[in-house]
Amino acid sequence: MSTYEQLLAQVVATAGEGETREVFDPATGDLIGIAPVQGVAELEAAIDRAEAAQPAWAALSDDERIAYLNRAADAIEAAAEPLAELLSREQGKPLNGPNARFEVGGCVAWTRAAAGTPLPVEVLIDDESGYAEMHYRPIGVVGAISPWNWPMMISIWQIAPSLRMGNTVVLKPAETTTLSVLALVKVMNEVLPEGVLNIVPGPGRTVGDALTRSPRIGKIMFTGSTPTGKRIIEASAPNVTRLTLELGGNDAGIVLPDVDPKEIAENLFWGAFINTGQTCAALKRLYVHDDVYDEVVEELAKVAANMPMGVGLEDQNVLGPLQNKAQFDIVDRLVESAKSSGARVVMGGDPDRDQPGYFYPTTLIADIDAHQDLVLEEQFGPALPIIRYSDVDEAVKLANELEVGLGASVWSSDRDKARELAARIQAGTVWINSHGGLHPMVPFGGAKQSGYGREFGTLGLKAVAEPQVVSG
Ligand code: TXE
Repeated sequence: MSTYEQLLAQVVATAGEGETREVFDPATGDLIGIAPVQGVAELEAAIDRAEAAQPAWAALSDDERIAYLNRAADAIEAAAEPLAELLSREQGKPLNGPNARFEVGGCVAWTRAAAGTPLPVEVLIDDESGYAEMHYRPIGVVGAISPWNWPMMISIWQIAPSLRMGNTVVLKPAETTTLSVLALVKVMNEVLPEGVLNIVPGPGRTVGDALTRSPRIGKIMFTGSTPTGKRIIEASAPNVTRLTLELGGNDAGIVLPDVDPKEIAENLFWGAFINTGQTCAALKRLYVHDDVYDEVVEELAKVAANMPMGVGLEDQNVLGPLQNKAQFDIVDRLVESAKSSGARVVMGGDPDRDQPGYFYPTTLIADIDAHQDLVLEEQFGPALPIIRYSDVDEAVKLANELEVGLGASVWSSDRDKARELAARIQAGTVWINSHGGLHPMVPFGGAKQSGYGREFGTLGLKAVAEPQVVSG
C-alpha cells in the first residue's frame, strides 16, 4: 500500500517533461506539487489508446467487466487514506465530515454500484404482433470532463458506468484538481487493462474543447457550469455526439410553517454547506414562511456556529476553504452586493482577504430581497440567502422562476403536503426534509438549463450505451 508521498510522487510532473503547473494548497498557500499540463497532441494519443483497447474490452462478458470494476473498487479502498489526503490538500476539503474520506468512500460505493446494477435484455413485445428485444450496446470511446468540487467522485460517476457498458474512457479533469484525479486513475489502472481508462490533464479551452469536437468520441459525460455546457453542445453538434450534461444549479428550499425549526436545522445546514457550499445540488436559496422565519434563522445560526472551518488535515474541521481564487471572488462579490442592498448579515460576511488561503466564513444573510444577486446567481460557496415569504404560491413561483432546476427541497411535518408541493417544483430531484443526498441507485440530473440526461442506477447505465432493438 502506498503512502501519501509515494502516491504523490507517481502523479507529479517529471522535470523537463513539457508544460507544468504549480499546485498550491487552497487552505495554506503551500506548494503541494507540480502537475503536468498536456495538450491536444496528448489527447489524440489518448484517444488512439482508448480506440485500440475498446474492441477487446467490449468483447469481454458483462461478468468479466463487473469483476474488473470490483477490483478497481478494491484498489481505491486499499489506497483510501493517501487518496483522501491528496484530495484534502489539493481541493481543500477537510478529511473528516462529509468531505475527503467521504468522497473516496463514495468512489468505492459508486464503482461497486455501477458493477452491481443488473441490466438484463428487455423483451419489448412477444405476441402475435411480433417479437422485439432491447439491448444496450457499447458506444465506443466516452469523453469525460469533470469539475473541481467533487473531483474524484464525479470522475467516477462518469467512468464507472461507461466502463461497465463496454466503452473505454478518455477523462479530462479540472485544471485545479488534476493531481487528485491523476492519483485516482493511477490506482484504478493498477487493475484495469491497458488503454481502457485514459486521462489527459489539460486546459478546458484546448484539451476539453478538442475532446468535445472529436469525431472519435461517441459520448461526452460533462459536469460543470451551464455556459461551458452550452459550448459543449455547440462543439459536439457536427458529430451528433451523445451528451449527458450535469450543469450548475441554484437549488431552492421551501420551509412550510408547520416545521419544528430545531429539528430541521442540522439538515438545513448540511443541505447548504456540504463541501463548504461547493456542491452542484446544494441548497442555495432558502424560502422560509414568516410564521417560523426568525426561529429557523436562529436555529440554523446555532448549528452553523458549531461547525469548525479550517485546514483540511486538522481533524476537527468539517468546513474548508473555497477551492480557488475565482470562486472566492464570486462568493465575496455576491455577499458584498447583498450587504449593500440592506440585507441583514446574521453571521459571517467578513472574510480576511489578506490570508494565504481562500477561507470565506460561514455566512447567513437574512431579510434579503427575493431578486437580489445573491439569490439569483449561483454562489457555490458558504453563503446562504434566506428569503421571507407569507404565501406558499409565491414561494413556488420564486423557486421556479430561474432558468436552472437541478434540485430543490420542501420542509414540512406533513409528508403528503410536502409531496404535493414537490410536484409543482421544476427540478430533477425534490427532497423532503433534507437536501442533496444522493444514492447510486437513484437517478440524478437536472431540469431546464441544469442539463439533460440522468446519472446512476439503471437509467445511468443506459445513458452510456447505444440502445439497439433486435426484432423478429
Ligand atoms: O466551470 P467549467 P468552472 C459552477 C460554479 C462555478 C462555475 C464556474 O458556479 O462558479 O460553474 O466554474 C472544463 N470545453 N460549477 O469555471 O468551466 C474545465 O476544464 C470542454 C458547477 O470551474 O464548467 C473543467 O474540467 N471542457 C459545477 C470542467 O469543464 C471545458 C461544478 C468544468 O469547468 C471547456 C463546477 C470547454 N470549452 C462549477 N471549458 C457543478 N455542476 O457541480 C472548460 N472546460
